[in-house]
Amino acid sequence: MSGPNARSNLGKRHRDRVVTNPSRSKENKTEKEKAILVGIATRAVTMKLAKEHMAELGRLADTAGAVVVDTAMQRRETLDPATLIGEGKVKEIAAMVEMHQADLVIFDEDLSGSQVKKLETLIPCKILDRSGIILDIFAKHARTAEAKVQVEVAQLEYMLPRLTNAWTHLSRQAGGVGIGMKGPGETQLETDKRLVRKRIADLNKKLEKMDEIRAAQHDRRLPTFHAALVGYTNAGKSTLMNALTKAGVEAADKLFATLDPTTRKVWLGAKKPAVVSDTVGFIRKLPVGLVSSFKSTLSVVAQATLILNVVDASAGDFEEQMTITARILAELCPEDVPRITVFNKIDLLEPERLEFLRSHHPQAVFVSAEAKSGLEELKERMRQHYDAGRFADSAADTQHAHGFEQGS
Ligand SMILES: Nc1nc2c(ncn2[C@@H]2O[C@H](COP(=O)(O)OP(=O)(O)OP(=O)(O)O)[C@@H](O)[C@H]2O)c(=O)[nH]1
Ligand SMILES: [Mg+2]
Repeated sequence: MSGPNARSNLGKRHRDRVVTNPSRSKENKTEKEKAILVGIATRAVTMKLAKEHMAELGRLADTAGAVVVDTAMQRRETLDPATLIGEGKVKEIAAMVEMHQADLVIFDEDLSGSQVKKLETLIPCKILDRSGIILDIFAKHARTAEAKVQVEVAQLEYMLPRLTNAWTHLSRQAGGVGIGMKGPGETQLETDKRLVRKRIADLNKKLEKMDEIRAAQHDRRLPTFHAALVGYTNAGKSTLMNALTKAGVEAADKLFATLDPTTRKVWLGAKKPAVVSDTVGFIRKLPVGLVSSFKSTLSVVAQATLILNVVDASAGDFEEQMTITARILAELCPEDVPRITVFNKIDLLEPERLEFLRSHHPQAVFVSAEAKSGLEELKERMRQHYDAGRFADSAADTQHAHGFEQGS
């Protein structure tokens, strides 16, 4: 059967895009791919904001295993339908690629299949966009079987509209297509698309099964009081989780360090057991497929009794990060679930800046997960929600909370 082979080829092709370059890796296996970043300021996105986005794109490229050798910014009123940036800028970038011997050009804006195709004829290297890089990172960081399947679905959904005749034939790669695999009058591209769609459908079925198993587990260990840490990637959710619960989860100065949720017990007071979950971070232009395929993993957010919205107070664009988080959160959980905004990394702020933030966000809690300051106030606020809810009555329900001690 060609199916499974086609599947692994599809996933592998995509996963390998950023981290390996066959011609280079032959010369020097440890050499990183050289990337040039392209950003666009528009009427909606100021140059200042576009630069923040570029800094973030640089971190994404770095996390994906590339080294940024140059950047190109452009201010445009309207995006060019064929190339986004217009002919002149394309030539400029092609020259930069020649000069640096770059391997890839990464656009901060999303590119359509035809735009990628056009750009690849004009610029002599691989062309990627932000979503493509994010998907590569997710693929690299996926550890559990479920995360791997979720990422593959998102990759295939991303790839589908970008499939062109230039792709080597998937079915042939898969070791020959059986009789009847190609419908009458179907072009190779149509066959490829059909294979991808079928693979997506199969994987979604697999995810549904995994979801059922999870739901059954959830029923057994329904938490007493469940707080979910959510927020922009690198905001410090895992560090805060560790500070609150001594969970020992990975916290790192890289984007998307966490993909799978971890849940641990925390005591909010004598006979006040609660559980806290750490979740995958959000980011601007998170590929749509990723949000939907991670929905089941993010069910810890949907089922939370309290949302702890962690914000990196030291980030220059923290307000935009809050807006993006709010938008994604709206897709994941009911509006009436109580929320606490937790401004983190206050150790990095000037005192005046901290005062300014406090006065503008009087309901928020201010902490430094790293310096372990403000944690008692945060716990006190969590305790207030606990006492206000129906949890006070079932406070002795430690059995359930114990079920989470080993993580989930
Ligand atoms: N200075 C300072 N750094 C912090 C603080 N909290 C977290 N960090 C650092 O910020 C970086 C990201 O922290 P994580 O806890 O991994 O962030 P996260 O939100 O879990 O990130 P993802 O899992 O990638 O979405 C790490 O280098 C942390 O050491 C803080 O209060 N102060
Ligand atoms: Mg994390």
